[in-house]
Amino acid sequence: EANGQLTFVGGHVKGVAVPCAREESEIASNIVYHAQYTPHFYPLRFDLEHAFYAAAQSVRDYLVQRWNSTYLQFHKADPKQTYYLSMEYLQGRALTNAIGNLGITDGYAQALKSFGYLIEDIVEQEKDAALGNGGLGRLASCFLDSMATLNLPAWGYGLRYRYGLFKQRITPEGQEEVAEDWLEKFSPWEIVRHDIVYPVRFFGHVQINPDGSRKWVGGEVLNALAYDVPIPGFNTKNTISLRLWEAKASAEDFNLFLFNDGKYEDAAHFHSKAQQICAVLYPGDSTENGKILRLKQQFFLCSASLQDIIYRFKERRSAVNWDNFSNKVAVQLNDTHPTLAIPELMRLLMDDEGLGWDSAWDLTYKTFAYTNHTVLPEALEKWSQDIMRKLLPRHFEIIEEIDKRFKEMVHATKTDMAGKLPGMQILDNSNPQKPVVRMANLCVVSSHTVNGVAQLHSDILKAELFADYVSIWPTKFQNKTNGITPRRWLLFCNPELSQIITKWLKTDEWINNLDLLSGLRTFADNEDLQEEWAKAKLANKNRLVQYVKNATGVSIDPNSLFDIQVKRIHEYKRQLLNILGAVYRYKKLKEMSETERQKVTPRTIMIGGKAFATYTNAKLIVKLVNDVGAVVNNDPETNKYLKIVFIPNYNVSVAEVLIPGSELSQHISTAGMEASGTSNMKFALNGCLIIGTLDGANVEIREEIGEENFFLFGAKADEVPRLRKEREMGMFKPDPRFEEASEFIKVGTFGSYNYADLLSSLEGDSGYGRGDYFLVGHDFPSYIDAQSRVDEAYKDRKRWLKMSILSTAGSGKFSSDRTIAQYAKEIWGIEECRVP
Ligand code: 4GP
Repeated sequence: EANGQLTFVGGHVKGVAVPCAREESEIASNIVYHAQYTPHFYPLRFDLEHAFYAAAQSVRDYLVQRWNSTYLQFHKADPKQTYYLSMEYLQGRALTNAIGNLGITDGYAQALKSFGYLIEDIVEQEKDAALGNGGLGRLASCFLDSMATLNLPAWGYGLRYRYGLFKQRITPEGQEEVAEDWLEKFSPWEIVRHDIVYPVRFFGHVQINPDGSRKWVGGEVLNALAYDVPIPGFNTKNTISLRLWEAKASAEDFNLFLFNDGKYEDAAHFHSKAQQICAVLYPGDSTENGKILRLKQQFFLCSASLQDIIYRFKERRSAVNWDNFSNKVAVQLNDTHPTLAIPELMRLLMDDEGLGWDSAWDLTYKTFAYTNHTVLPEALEKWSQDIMRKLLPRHFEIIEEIDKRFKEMVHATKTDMAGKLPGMQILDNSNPQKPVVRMANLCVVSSHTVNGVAQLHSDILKAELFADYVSIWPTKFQNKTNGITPRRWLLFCNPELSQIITKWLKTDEWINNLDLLSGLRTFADNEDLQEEWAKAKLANKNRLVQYVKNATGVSIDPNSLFDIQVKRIHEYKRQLLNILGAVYRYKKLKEMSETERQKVTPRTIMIGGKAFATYTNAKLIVKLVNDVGAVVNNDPETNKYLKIVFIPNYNVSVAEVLIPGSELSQHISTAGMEASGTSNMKFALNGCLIIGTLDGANVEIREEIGEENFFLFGAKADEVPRLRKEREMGMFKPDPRFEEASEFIKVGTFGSYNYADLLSSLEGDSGYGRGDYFLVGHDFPSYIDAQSRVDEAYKDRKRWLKMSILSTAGSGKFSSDRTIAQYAKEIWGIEECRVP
């Protein structure tokens, strides 16, 4: 109203802050308070977007209160604490999760309703925080949720990228990347920590002091400023931090003289350098500049985080005894991206704190643990020694020394392994033109524990990638099978199914103890449960139908089998196998009479995922799926029986709609190549059946839910090397069905684009090795057979529902609470520290 009072549909609500309100009217009052007193919009306006921000800011008050108490609790109790270092966090949206974890969802729904808004519409206003790429980043976010829920003294460190993972647009040419502006307005969840700022240096040189000690000086110095994102646990007061660093230049670095001289760019030179560091996630690294920028990003995260960890260690005690450091600090390296934390801790301990090499090394070794997430050779980071020496001269010296001492140790105590040193050493000079630092080797040599992310992957690490190290350190290697948070990935994204589960288990304790889901097994045959289960699935499918219509314009039939494959697009994940199978299905439908077609199980195949901007074949796969869809979906003869939809811009929020509505999902990587996979766990948890290979966590999922409930096909990991060899030697004879499908594409059925190059990766040479490195041709016939078994199973509704219930019932193991409890006990040595 003109007097500045907000008037809402529900009547006048006074904007008064009521700390930690739970009553609907008090919550409404808090929302109004923020609309009036912390406004970001014209105060007389209260549209959906404004309502979202005001609601989110009011939720933040609860979080801040708990976050303060948690900090205080950790400070007082001074427990051993874990710091999770990751270049990626795929947080997604936070509002639903926050009010759900705080137990105030109903209050918020009612309060917003009193203003005429539906909470479902309000949460849609939030942008996804996509500070990650794929599985590794989403895993980090699930882990934070579990650390908070288990009341563990643990924090995450990352970078505050200005633009997260790109937004994917689909055009007739295929994928187009657009910058994703998650901070366009502002993020209501961050707390800017003006009190937490550390200098981070690049370039410069090493100065040798008269006493022989060394100091890194000169070069460029930028500041790292902390932004804390509070992460609430479920059903607990504990609320931990995800601390994201932003790079800043200081006012002194702004050259007023140049500016007044009209040289604006030169004047702000340092400021623009600072901006580059956190501008984007994974900037292109084909140029030297790109490589330097990536290394700068990595070091920036490591240096700021380590300085902060040391600061906190000192802050919590009056007298510093360094011997205690590794009893108080555990650092987990999420893949090799934060490896520079190792030489950075050595540098800080030796050059700043005055420790000798042996003490510094002893503490460093006891502090770090490393998780490997992939065996793909291109993902195993190798940095040019020249670049490293230039950007980080002191760290390069330290790495050289670690390498030298490692080799001396092997020569002195493991003589039988000396011959293996060329593969194990950290510095690889085998190509004198391009000497490199092998980051994974640095991690293995310097960490007390190394783990893989599913049993098969951990076995492969021990038997292949890190086999030589196992002879040196037989107990260093562990497995920690990944997990997912059951809050986001069942309770909040699938409330219909969650209510049914609670009703039949007669408790909601499964939310904190997912193993209890096994109690559903007893009822898998129960017709009442099956009917309720089917009804929930249909409701979720209908929601998905609407989503697909809005996002793509394609109408899909809720009575068809919803078959989904969503993940990053990569040749090893074999979206190409999926689409070739779909093309084969289409061709067969075309050849049938209408009477024959009527006997076929109708399918809707949905494929989604982003291709890395410079990965040509992955982008071609995106285009192919879209081209095939355009023809198939518009074919009046068959489109009652088959639709193929590319879901654009796959991200966490999209997954939250797709997964509950799925009935079959595809996890079909070449065996031995998918370290774990985590979407397989999300689908299974939501009662979706899996068609898959014996790869990554599929192996354990199949064990847990029962092999009769899993559609298995394809070569096994231990057969792959032999099959590749045979394929290379031209001994492979393709199945006629495979040739039929690829021929159908080649003749131009799906438009004028010539896919010969893409398809030749299945025949002739490819970047990975000679001919069909990913064994699409080899696995095609068994894939088609498995798909026929799916069609048959779906016709038997009772059987399908039972399998679906058993999938959920068998998913208890895949809670990230279980994974994190194992890390806490078996790697970090930390214990619960609960806010009273
Ligand atoms: C991914 C792996 O590809 C996936 O199998 C695994 O589930 C996930 O990590 C979490 O452990 N790796 C990456 C990466 O995302 O960038 O290497």
